[in-house]
Amino acid sequence: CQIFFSLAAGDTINAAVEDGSSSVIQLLSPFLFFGRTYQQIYVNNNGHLTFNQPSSQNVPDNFPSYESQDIIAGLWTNLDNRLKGVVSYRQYTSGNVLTRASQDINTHFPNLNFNASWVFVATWNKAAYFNLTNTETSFQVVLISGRNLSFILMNYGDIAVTEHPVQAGYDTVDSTHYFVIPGSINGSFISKLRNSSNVDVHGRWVFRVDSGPRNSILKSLIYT
Ligand SMILES: *[C@@H]1O[C@H](CO)[C@@H](O)[C@H](O)[C@H]1NC(C)=O
Ligand SMILES: *[C@@H]1O[C@H](CO)[C@@H](O)[C@H](O)[C@H]1NC(C)=O
Ligand SMILES: *[C@@H]1O[C@H](CO)[C@@H](O)[C@H](O)[C@H]1NC(C)=O
Ligand SMILES: *[C@@H]1O[C@H](CO)[C@@H](O)[C@H](O)[C@H]1NC(C)=O
Ligand SMILES: [Ca+2]
Repeated sequence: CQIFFSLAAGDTINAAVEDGSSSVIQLLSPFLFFGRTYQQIYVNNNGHLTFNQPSSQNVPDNFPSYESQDIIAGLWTNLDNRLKGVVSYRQYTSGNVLTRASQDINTHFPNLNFNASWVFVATWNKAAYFNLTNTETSFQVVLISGRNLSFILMNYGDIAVTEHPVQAGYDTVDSTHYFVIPGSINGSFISKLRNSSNVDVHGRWVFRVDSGPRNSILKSLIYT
């Protein structure tokens, strides 16, 4: 899938544990998220990222949830990597992935002259939903930072439909900032993520998440 950043080679793989998470991941560069600076993160098997503690929650919050933690939800739902699929992550501080991330951000935000110094890629590759062995869902959450700027980028591949509750987007402490990707709250329609975008690239959603101007810009929205 062309929008995806490199898959698997060199990634650290989460254990195949229902509702499990990675161990704490120490970030090689601090990540600024709406005014909070994080040095660590967790990749949760149920499709979301948390910073202060792992999350085993398999029914997503509805954003805005007015809770006390920052959450980035690639596709927060009851996934089960015991049945099928691989949840993995990797961080980069040099090489092609940084070049690619810089190019992508400069394409999506043409006036920033951005130069990525750190990229974190979390991938849910062909993961099944809980109790639904024959489903396969693939997506990525990419965190990108450089100087005082930070971005999140979501890439959606084939997303199976599901009756499990679903949610994609992000939500901050007390919901001072949040975003729900349109169409991501009903599993019956979740396959459409693959063809939706806020940057004119099917399957990709990009958000600036530092303390700078928010996500108002960006190009035409695609909801098919
Ligand atoms: C981006 O930063 C790296 C060092 O982090 C530097 O080597 C490179 O020349 C910079 N690229 C641009 C286009 O400024
Ligand atoms: C999702 O949409 C379907 C079809 O319109 C509807 O029957 C179902 O109740 C919706 N589910 C939720 C959780 O809203
Ligand atoms: C996405 O768009 C492609 C064509 O661009 C189409 O073949 C495919 O059926 C669409 N998928 C969904 C889930 O709408
Ligand atoms: C980031 O730093 C540049 C100078 O290096 C400054 O002009 C800009 O205002 C800063 N942006 C934010 C969001 O702090
Ligand atoms: Ca699960």
